[in-house]
Amino acid sequence: MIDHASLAARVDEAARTATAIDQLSQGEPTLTLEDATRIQALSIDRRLARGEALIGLKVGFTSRAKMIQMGVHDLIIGRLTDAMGITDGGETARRRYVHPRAEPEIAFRLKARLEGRVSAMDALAAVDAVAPAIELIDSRYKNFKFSLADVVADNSSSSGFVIGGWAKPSAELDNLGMILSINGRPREIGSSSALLGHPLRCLVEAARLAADAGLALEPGWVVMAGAATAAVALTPGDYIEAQTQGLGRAAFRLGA
Ligand code: OOG
Ligand code: MG
Repeated sequence: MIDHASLAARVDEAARTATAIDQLSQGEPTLTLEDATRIQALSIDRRLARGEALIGLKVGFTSRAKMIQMGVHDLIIGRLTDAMGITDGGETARRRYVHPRAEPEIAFRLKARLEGRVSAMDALAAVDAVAPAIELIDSRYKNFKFSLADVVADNSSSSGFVIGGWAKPSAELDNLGMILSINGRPREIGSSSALLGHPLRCLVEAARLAADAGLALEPGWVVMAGAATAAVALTPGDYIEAQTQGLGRAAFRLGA
């Protein structure tokens, strides 16, 4: 029998103390995606018990660039809490992470509930605003290596997020150029159409995957659509900026 609560405590402690651990599947070779989904929920319950608030979800592996970089080919979700937020233009400390990476994303803010199977039109109607965003991912596993179940149990590597200025939603969200720059030098260049062909499809998938985990996307929530490019490893002092054509930019500095 897999002890979900104790595995949730293990990934939660690893995240809280920025300590690398072995993949859960090494000790539990039968770990399934269902187990991992349960472990993720329990690990976030521990954060909520410490006073953090659940403010949304992120979807992962919505682009081929990410699937190829990480060797995982299924869509996943992770939970976002208020404590993971980094102020646009602000700073977060390197010591809070095991091996931080940044990736350029698009964020949606919802004004209506999305639950289960929804259409792209339903998703668009539920969007209050969109923004350029950066996700700071950090696997708690040694060498940033994991199986699908491992990464889901580890809250899908969610660690931090930066959101630029919110703008009114428009259906013209596909084919927007996206650039991730580090210290003013472009490091990854992509397009919003890398995100399942259209970032709104990521919202549709988020609603479906959330329902599998017993959740609905709630009004006021933020949903991150996933990285359009591969993620870039960060070094203390780095200034990270993501720019999305027509939406603007989001940025932060990684402190010591
Ligand atoms: C898992 C998270 C994937 C994305 O945007 O595709 C993700 C990882 O790469 O560690 O956040
Ligand atoms: Mg991401």
